[in-house]
Amino acid sequence: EWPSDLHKIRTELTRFMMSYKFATDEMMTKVNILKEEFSAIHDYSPIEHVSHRLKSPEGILKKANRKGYPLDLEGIRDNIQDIAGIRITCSFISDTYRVLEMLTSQRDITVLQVKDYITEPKPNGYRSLHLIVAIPVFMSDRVQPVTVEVQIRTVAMDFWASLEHKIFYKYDGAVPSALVGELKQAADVANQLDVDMERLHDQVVSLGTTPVDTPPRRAQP
Ligand code: 0O2
Repeated sequence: EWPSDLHKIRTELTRFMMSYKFATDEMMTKVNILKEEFSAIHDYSPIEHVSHRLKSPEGILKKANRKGYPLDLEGIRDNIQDIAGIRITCSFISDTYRVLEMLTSQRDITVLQVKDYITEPKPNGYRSLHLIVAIPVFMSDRVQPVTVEVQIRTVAMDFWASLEHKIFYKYDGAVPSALVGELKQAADVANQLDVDMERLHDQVVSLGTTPVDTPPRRAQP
């Protein structure tokens, strides 16, 4: 049996974390609807893959402490906007903007911030669209707007970012300058790949659905 003051804090903490889990679930449903509906109608989906994560209580406190935010639930709720995170991976750059548009135009989503690191990459080469939204979560006795961070990127951007993230943490943020330069070069190559793949894709699409006269025969061994 918990003492009543601790019981109250425990209940508040549980509800706090749950609100972010519910918001993540709602956003995942929205993204999965877009993915399924689009591929059913168009035989193609701008969304390749979706993942989600909840920041751990430890990660939340570390960030609040590092940034000097008030260390209470209200301070954390008001200041930390990436407790719930969704990452959407698309095939092509144009798809990332299409997905951004499809999400931000939904009526129950309030857009709090959009950062376009695709048009303006970070100096290290990082590219992605970042969106902070609030979505209403309906609980037993209240409706709570909950913020969710949505990152939208291509497969190539995701490949680069996941390696860079590992390197950044391996060196505890102090990545040797030679490696920084190589990462930037790799980011440029990834960007070129995105541009080339989109152009190729556009060419294939513009050929239309007319079947080629006779399929080429493979040489018999
Ligand atoms: P994790 O482990 O992915 O959660 P802030 O979020 O307030 O600290 P800022 O600059 O306002 O900082 O946020 P921004 O730029 O929108 O970036 C937030 C998240 O984007 C990061 O979360 C990363 O996931 C990703 N990100 C931003 N810049 C980079 C980058 O240079 N490389 C990589 N690999 N990812 C990046 P976290 O909390 O840092 O990390």
